[in-house]
Amino acid sequence: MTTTALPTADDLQAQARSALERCGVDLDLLTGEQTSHSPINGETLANLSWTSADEVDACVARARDAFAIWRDTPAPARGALVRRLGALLMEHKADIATLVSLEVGKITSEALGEVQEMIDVCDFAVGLSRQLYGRTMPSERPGHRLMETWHPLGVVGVISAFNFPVAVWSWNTAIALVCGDPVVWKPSETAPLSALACNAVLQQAIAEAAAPANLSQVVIGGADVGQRLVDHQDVALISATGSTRMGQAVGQRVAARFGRCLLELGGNNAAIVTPSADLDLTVRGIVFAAAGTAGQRCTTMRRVIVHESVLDDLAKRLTSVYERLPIGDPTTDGTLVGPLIGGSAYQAMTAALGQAQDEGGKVLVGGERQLADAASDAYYVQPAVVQMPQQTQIVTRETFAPVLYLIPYTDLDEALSLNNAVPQGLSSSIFTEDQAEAERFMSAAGSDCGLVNVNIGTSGAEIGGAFGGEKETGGGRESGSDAWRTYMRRATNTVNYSGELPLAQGVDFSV
Ligand code: UN1
Repeated sequence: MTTTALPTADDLQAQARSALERCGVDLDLLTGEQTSHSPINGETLANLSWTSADEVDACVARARDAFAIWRDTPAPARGALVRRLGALLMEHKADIATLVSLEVGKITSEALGEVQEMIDVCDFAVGLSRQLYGRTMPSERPGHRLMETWHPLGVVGVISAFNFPVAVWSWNTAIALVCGDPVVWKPSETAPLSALACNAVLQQAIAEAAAPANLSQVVIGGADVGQRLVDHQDVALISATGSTRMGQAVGQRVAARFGRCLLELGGNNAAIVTPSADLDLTVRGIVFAAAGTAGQRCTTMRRVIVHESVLDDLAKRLTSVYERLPIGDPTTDGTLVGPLIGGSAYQAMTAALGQAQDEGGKVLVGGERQLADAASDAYYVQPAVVQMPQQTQIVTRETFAPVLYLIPYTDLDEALSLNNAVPQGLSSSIFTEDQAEAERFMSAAGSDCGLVNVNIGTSGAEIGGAFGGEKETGGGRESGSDAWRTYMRRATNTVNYSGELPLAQGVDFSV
């Protein structure tokens, strides 16, 4: 099922301009040599000029000046700024969601959800601003106190990807700001307008709070701009979201200068479907996780490891739901699958489906391009389900498109090892009514991922938990729980109030 007409370039450009204007972006910025496109119709959305790599140095210098002021501002006062940011994001929720839809093709409900995720992390960060707890430990020496203190870290460089063009910035920025750190943001070059809108909204909150304007800066540009940020000695933490290849390069460069890195890279997320699973719920969970966001979340479900006794039933049910998925203009009511980000995603999907078939797979549904007549530079596809004889090579790779592989298993140990037998380690699920199976999946010998779910899909995590994964996913944790610690430095303090000088470990050094 597809919609037939797509909006015109004039229509999308007008929507973008009015959303930007309401968010406080200076429309004079919309001129320059760089053209950005909307995946909705493949046509020009805006022109902009990019930041040069040399300008990054000046941004980082300004951020360092802001840091000197912000680190001395009490954490609860820093929280008040983030509270205002959350309130302003609420006011501009629809505008920012519109920009996200126009720039990356998310359906309205998911785009609004992304902005809600930003508001949620602001709430979390405000509470955190009174809870940046350090521990006290018993000292082995009489009359001594041993404790730790958490201090602001320094300038944080955020590099974000197209698929969560604003939420990932907020996870980093809301937490960084309460932790006392300024942020320099390099958004995806695909989503500069959403970034300008977020920055304008934060600038309003900063101005109202009389906080330093350079707590938040955006550098729009290509790989050279990102690299300058990554290599900059004065950027204390680089938080980068994107491909494993990008993360490998960034991780090595930051390590070479002893900087700190937080990496959120690829996922190849699986669900195990056991014989006891409630298949109605399972199908709903799988379809949202696999076809939602047109398969372009890092948490997208890409593999279903299904017990052979339920394979046929599950395959039939999935095929019939996939055949009915409403594909088309993401801003139209009722659409569930918007466009891919561009032609290379479509080519990657086609290549993966070809390789899967070479490796013995059978495409049960999907893979066809849609709406090519309506817009030859927009890439809409029918999400695909492929039944594989086993977990072949293509299945172990992340293809950033809606391709779901079904792989049969016979016993749970085998399913667990299939779950873990990929290089990535972000998210995972089990669908089961058997508590022992669920517990084994969550145990030390179970899923090796950072996110391990029971009876829900792999995507759509809340901000309260720490978000991230292991192995090629990069090991970083963002958002909730104690992820804030990455944005601060720890000092261990030993205070002697005894009037004597006993040495630790009983060392005698009397002179
Ligand atoms: C991503 O795809 O980069 O859990 C992040 C989820 C979202 C975040 C995804 N909360 O699917």
